[in-house]
Amino acid sequence: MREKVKQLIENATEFIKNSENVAQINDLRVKYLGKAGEITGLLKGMKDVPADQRAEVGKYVNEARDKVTAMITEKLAQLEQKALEAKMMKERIDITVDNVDANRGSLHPCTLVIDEVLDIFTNLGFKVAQGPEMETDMFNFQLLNIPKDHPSRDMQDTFYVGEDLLLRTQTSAVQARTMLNTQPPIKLVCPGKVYRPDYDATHSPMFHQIEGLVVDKHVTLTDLKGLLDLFAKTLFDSETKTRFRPSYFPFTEPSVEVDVTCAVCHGKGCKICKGTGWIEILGAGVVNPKVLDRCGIDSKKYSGLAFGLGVERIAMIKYGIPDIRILFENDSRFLKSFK
Ligand code: FA5
Repeated sequence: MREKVKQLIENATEFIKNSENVAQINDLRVKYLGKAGEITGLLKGMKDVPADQRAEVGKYVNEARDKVTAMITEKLAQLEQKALEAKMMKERIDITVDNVDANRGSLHPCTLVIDEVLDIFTNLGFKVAQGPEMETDMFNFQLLNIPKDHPSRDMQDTFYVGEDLLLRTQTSAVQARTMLNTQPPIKLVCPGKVYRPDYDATHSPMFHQIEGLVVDKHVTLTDLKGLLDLFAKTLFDSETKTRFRPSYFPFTEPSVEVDVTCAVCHGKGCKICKGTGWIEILGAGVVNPKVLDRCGIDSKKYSGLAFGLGVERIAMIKYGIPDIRILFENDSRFLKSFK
């Protein structure tokens, strides 16, 4: 019996030593220690060993079981460690390799324009303010001197959500919100999405505007001209000229529309500027005193200037984009060109 157990341990040692993977080790565990395993069989057969030898035989059969169990456990740990090392080698990342094919994202041209415009004005001491996209009739129209049923409402077609609730048509709504809560001096820019039921090559149902507002003592049309001329020269280039044309907005008096010399042909006339050499970029004016008073600012003491530009319009001029709809198709080939 002793010889048989000795032989069993030698065989098991050899098999375990030579096993190459976890599956083989598990097979050996079944072969020796499983329900019908060889060592289990010896333990079961102890009842047939003569009583005077049982203690001694029992001792070395138990020793054989402990030894084989220890060898299997140790080999299993070795194999698992080896497998882990191999996996780590295979998945090793060389962080020094320049991954030129990486599909990196890029900022949308509208985001680039918004960032640039806000940069220009914050460098001039303007604060950034925001308001809700779903607005009340009061802030979008009435406080801005556009009463209900007034013909000037036709200037901005509107998506109504309820009787007094709408998707804001202009970021000018943030002007009214701010003036109601703040006393001058006020110097702010308000970027955001606005909505109108328009759809063609230069008009989109959702687009972005940036509103500008300055309220202080002695603010005049001359300040507006100087500010917007500096803005245009910084945004496009120092050769850019501005032109102020009389216009009408109920919330400014006088009102102007501001054109810049075409960034593509520099005023010579091309397809983008329809041969005129000029492109309109925004609406502006001196804040109507009625609006100041309605928003709780004394129009005898203070005056203001305001302007509102279309972000998509600026992006189209800056990047030579012929159709506004291209900006919303999200074709990744187009977007990647702004990296
Ligand atoms: C306004 O919205 C005024 N609130 C601007 C303003 C602010 C005037 C403060 C005076 C004082 P207007 O409707 O012109 O004005 O729109 C301003 C700009 O938004 C336009 O110059 C144009 O660039 C852009 N815009 C207007 N409608 C659309 C549209 N459907 N799609 C894309 N851009 C548009």
